[in-house]
Amino acid sequence: MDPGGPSPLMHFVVAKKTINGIFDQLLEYVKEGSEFVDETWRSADLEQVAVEEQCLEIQTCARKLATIREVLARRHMKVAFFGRTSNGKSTVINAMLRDRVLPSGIGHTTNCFLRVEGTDGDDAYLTTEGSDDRKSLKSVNQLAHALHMERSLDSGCLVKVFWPKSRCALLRDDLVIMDSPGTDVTSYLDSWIDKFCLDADVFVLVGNAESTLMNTEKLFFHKVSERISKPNIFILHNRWDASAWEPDYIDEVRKQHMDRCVSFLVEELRVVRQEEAPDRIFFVSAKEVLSSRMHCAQGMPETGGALAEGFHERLREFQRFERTFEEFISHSAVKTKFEQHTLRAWQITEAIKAVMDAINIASAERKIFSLEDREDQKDRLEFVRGQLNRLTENVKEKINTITDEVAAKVTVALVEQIRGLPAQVDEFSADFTPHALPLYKAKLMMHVEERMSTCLAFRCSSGIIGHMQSCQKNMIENIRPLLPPDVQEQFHIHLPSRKFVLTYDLNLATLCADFQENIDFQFSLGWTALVSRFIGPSDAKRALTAMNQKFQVSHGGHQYHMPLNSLQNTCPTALQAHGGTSLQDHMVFSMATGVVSLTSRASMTVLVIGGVVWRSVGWRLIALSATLYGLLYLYEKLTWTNASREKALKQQFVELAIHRLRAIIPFTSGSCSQQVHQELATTFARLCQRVDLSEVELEGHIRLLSGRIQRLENVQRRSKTLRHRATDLESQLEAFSAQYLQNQC
Ligand SMILES: Nc1nc2c(ncn2[C@@H]2O[C@H](COP(=O)(O)OP(=O)(O)OP(=O)(O)O)[C@@H](O)[C@H]2O)c(=O)[nH]1
Ligand SMILES: [Mg+2]
Repeated sequence: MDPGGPSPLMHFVVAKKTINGIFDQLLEYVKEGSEFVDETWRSADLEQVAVEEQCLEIQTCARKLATIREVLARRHMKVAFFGRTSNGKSTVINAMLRDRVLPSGIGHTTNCFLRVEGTDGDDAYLTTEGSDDRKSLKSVNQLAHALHMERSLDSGCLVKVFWPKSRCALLRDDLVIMDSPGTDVTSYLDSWIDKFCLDADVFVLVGNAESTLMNTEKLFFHKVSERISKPNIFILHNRWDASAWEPDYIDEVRKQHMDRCVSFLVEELRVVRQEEAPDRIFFVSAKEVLSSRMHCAQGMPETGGALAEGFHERLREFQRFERTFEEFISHSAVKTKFEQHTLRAWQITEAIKAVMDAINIASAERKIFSLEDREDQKDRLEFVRGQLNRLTENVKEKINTITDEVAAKVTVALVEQIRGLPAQVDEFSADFTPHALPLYKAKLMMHVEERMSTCLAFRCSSGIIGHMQSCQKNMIENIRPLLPPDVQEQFHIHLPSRKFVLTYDLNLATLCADFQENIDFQFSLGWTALVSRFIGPSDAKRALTAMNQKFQVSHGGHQYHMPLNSLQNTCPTALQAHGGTSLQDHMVFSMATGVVSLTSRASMTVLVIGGVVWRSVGWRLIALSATLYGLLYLYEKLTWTNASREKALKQQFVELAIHRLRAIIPFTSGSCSQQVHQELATTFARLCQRVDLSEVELEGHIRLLSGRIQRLENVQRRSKTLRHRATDLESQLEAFSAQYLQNQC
């Protein structure tokens, strides 16, 4: 090997570092990808964007990659030396290692397989098969002794020799060298191949320059090429220094060896082409090379020993062999050791890419569905809100219409009831005794109230309630489409939830609490009756009351003007019923009081007028009139019984009740329409509440969908990123393949 130039073995070392680096990234990547797929698969709300099979697939990829990574870390170049015993296999290895690492000597020296590899430590050691015990080695003699002492070792056993890299440059670059016992001393060639040769990158057949290739050597390589497709074989014709003693035949012998070896490689084994074969065949002297290199290492001249003619030529040939071998093994090992794994890594990235693509597509599809769903939900929400607003307006109008109708209906019914009030009062019969009048009046009022309420209910309630129910039904039918389908089904069950009863609340007892009957005897031609007949009963009463007061006041010697509001206080509801005292009423009232006042002042003149009448009609007519007047008075006085009193009371009550009831017509009808309004508004509010609830549900659903869309976008983004990373890694694999695997060797 030319110590000046970089070792061709570095090609393998750099390639191994590169592929290991790529696999490290791959492992990291697959781990990340596996976590992502697992996480995505377990996200229930993403609806199986990733499936379990993908998780398992990617986990399997991760496991395979981890195994390959471990294998790659242990990968090295392996060269195995074979040949007949004493051909100099161990000497060739020592010459390459530039030290006496392996024992060599005349006769059958190597009795088992010796695998030489570098160790980072300073001390050499060996391990035997089936044991990890390190046996220290100080010198080659010690190794020979150790091998000799180990009686259990046979030709099929393996001893590993760990030689410090610091002492041997060749072992620094992941090269493992396998020495073997002579192929002629064993009959276990098959088991050797299976055990030691299948992972060898290069086979070196060490021949003997003095003799041609033997059948045992050929047989071994035939068996190797049966097991391994196109094994890489170098043939060294060792001990070529012996030819120096026969210079006349050297070229002829060389040609003879060359032809036979080329024929063996090309025609028998068919492992190389004709033109490549000569480059695999070398004529060397390992013993000379080793000796000269050891001299150099000890600072002595390289030709220090007794060297035969043509040494430098043989040394160059050996160096050429080393260079060719190193270039060849590094390129070949890169191909055999890394090609399959590169391909496998490529397949894994392709598989992961497929998974990422599938996840990307699935999440894109789900996203589209979710977006459409969200749009639908938003439209629905908008529709529900718009419809509810419109419906609210309609319902308000409808309720107002119904309540107006109710008010009108109740008003009409009440007016009719008031009209029939005298008959209802007449119907009433109870024990009438002047001493128990309060009880009689209470019963009378109760009777009237009951009858009126019953009649009103009969006339109005069923119609109003029917109307209301149809309105409620209408509301439900309008609200139903605004609710979720599952709620729509059972919606009618919930509303309306209670039975509505319309109350009229006439409250007659309170209304007529101030009813004061006048059942004292009153002569029909008496002064009061005449005044009443002349100006009407109520004005007469007021006029007479005023006259009495004036009379009393004037008796006290004081002037007193009765205020108008005192009258209003006595009968506020009556006044209200009349819509306040009209101007006309006041005029009649003033006239009446004026007449009465005038009459009282002229009472003294009555006698004068009587005298005039006396003189004009005569006393008989006056006496007759007075008698008739007296008889009439007597008759009326005698017929003034309890029945007459009851009748008078009923009549007075009817008058008052009619007055008061008329006054409360607007209130009662308003109260009824208020009840209806209340009931319908409550129903609609409850319906609206349900719609509000469904709006809240819709909003929640929209939020949920937005969250899902966000997560799906993240999944999409991550799957794309991971896919790009897979592509990056593939590019690295491609670059590795282009640099190290294609067009090599
Ligand atoms: N003259 C000469 N002798 C050599 C050369 N190479 C090896 N020898 C000698 O040949 C003998 C056998 O060498 P080894 O290296 O032990 O041979 P081997 O093939 O390992 O033999 P086994 O281990 O018994 O199979 C030793 O005495 C070496 O010194 C060479 O190039 N020229
Ligand atoms: Mg040997």
